[in-house]
Amino acid sequence: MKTNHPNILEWSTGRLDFSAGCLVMGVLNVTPDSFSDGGKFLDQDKAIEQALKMATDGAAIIDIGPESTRPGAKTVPVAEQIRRAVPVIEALVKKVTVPISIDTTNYEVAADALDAGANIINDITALADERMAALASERQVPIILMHMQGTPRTMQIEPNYKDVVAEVLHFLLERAKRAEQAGIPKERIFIDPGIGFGKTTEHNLTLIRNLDKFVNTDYRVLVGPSRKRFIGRITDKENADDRIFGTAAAVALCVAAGASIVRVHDVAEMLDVVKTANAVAENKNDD
Ligand code: HH2
Repeated sequence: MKTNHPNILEWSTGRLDFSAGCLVMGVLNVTPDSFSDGGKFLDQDKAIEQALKMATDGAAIIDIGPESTRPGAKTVPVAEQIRRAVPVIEALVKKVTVPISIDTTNYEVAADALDAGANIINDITALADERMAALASERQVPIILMHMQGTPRTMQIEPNYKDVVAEVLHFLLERAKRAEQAGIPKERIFIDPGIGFGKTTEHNLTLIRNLDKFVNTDYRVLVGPSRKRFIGRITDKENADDRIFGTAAAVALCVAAGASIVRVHDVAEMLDVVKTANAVAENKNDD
């Protein structure tokens, strides 16, 4: 799939090269309670080791999350999020060259993470706090805007849409416009349909099936199906560790639809999936 975006996205503190197609973002949750890797990387040395492994395995971005957003998760105080994320970022920037994104909805956490050396903001509330847009604009960093219905506490109680694709797309385009109005250029804005965030299995499948509608906008698309519950439902796998092949199928289809970044836990495995899907889909831009 050809897109109109330039192959190289370069900003003051980072660079992403999309010339081979879709890139892999590796997930690093520095939390005790994330649905898949919760508790594994709360220890800073273990977190750094895992990030280095993901970079060696071929992750183009490392996404650091100091607050779980799994269904029902409680919010984590800002100071605690900073305490979890900042030392890991400070240590990592000395060791890896790939950009680091901070997965937070909180302005203070994002600002401190950028000060520590993070290069991208991943905001799963897509500017619920409007200061996020000003921050990304001032610091001239890319921002990921994700759709969620409700909050992590409530989102899976009764997700409800008349037309999930139209509604999610409308929301994201409106937020992306706001980001542009705050001074963030189009090429630094990524939109993400928010797989699993206030969505039933059918909603998630419909969004992935219609991903081309998101791809055919002015913005690059990021998707995060990795190990999520809808895969567990379909494959009858209760344990998130057993959802790797299901994830591979979802990732391949996202790549075929033209996603620019897939956010995954299993970097080595998904890099092979992405490379193969990129090759079949001729996902490159010869600009
Ligand atoms: N999914 C999760 C967290 N952050 N960010 C974006 N942009 N897109 C996603 O799909 C997305 C995200 C949830 O996964 P995970 O981080 O593994 O779990 P938890 O929220 O429990 O920490």
